[in-house]
Amino acid sequence: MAEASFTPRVFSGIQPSGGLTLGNYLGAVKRFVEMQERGVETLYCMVDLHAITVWQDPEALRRNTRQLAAFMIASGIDPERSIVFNQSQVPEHAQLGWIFNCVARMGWMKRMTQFKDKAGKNAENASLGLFGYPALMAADILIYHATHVPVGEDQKQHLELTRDIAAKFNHDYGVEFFPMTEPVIEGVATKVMSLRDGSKKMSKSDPSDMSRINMGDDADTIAQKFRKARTDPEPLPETVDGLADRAEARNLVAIYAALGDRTMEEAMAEVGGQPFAQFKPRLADLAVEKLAPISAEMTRLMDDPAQIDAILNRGAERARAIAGPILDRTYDIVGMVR
Ligand code: AQP
Repeated sequence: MAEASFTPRVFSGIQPSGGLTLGNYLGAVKRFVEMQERGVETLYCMVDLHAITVWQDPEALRRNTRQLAAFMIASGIDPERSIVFNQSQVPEHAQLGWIFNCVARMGWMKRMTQFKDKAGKNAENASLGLFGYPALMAADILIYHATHVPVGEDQKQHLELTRDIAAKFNHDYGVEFFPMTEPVIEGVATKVMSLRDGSKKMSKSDPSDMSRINMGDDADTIAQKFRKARTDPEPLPETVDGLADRAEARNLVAIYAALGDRTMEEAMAEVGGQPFAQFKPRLADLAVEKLAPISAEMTRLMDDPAQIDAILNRGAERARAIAGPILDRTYDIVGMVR
């Protein structure tokens, strides 16, 4: 295998831990589709091994994995053009993950803010898997020699760690085997914020359902959530600069821009100066127009779980065809007798 020559390849994953949000759509899946349309090789994964770093009911995990696959496909990911699969069907992820557990340093892992956020005050009681999560994530990416990973801003630190692991492996074994993967954090909605608090990420685990738009919310619910979204009393400013100190207003305009494939400037040219009473219904209408067909298609796909499973099985076969030789070569480099 040629080392140090890496063809462009895109990998990204989402946890099937239930409750898909507009943040997952705009920050991840919509951009996965855009990458697919650029014609590069794309792999998209339901990272079920990551999901079980916190307790998952087994039946719910199975349902959520299929639902996530349905979400990706309904959003425009074509399983013929992209490789769509679930992580646990490709054992090379966990195998490389173990090697990376031996490369990553405790000090690096302790700095991961997502662990601190998710473990909270009860870190002693968190699973070892939750602590080691970023090493497995590095394996998810590097088992394909992926060069680019579209993610939301919250994943930036994990991508830096992926590069640190690749660099340390390459250095320790005197090879140039793993690429320095680039995060692709682009577009207007790399961090969709809570509808109740403009300083917090929109997240499936927020206790308030009003803080997020769920994929699957009906038109009335979407309209109600935007109507009740927290804002200041002023109308929207005329220009993007005027949004600088107005986190909630900025978030709503960013959602509007991302849903309509507009830049922030283009969005402001349309809605700048409007009072929220005028802008919010307009935003809700656009969200319903874009999200309702995805929800309907998800429901249709979920009626045929055998079809989803067939797509995932086929995707796993294709993924293993890439991952297998990379794992073999890694084992050779590390010194495993084969
Ligand atoms: N609010 C967001 N804005 C932009 N991107 C987002 N992503 C998630 N929330 C936002 C992106 O979605 C991808 C997959 O995320 P995930 O479900 O695997 O993990 P997560 O980031 O832990 O999702 P949540 O909803 O925030 O879950 P909890 O509540 O459990 O923490 C990633 O690319 C992520 O950037």
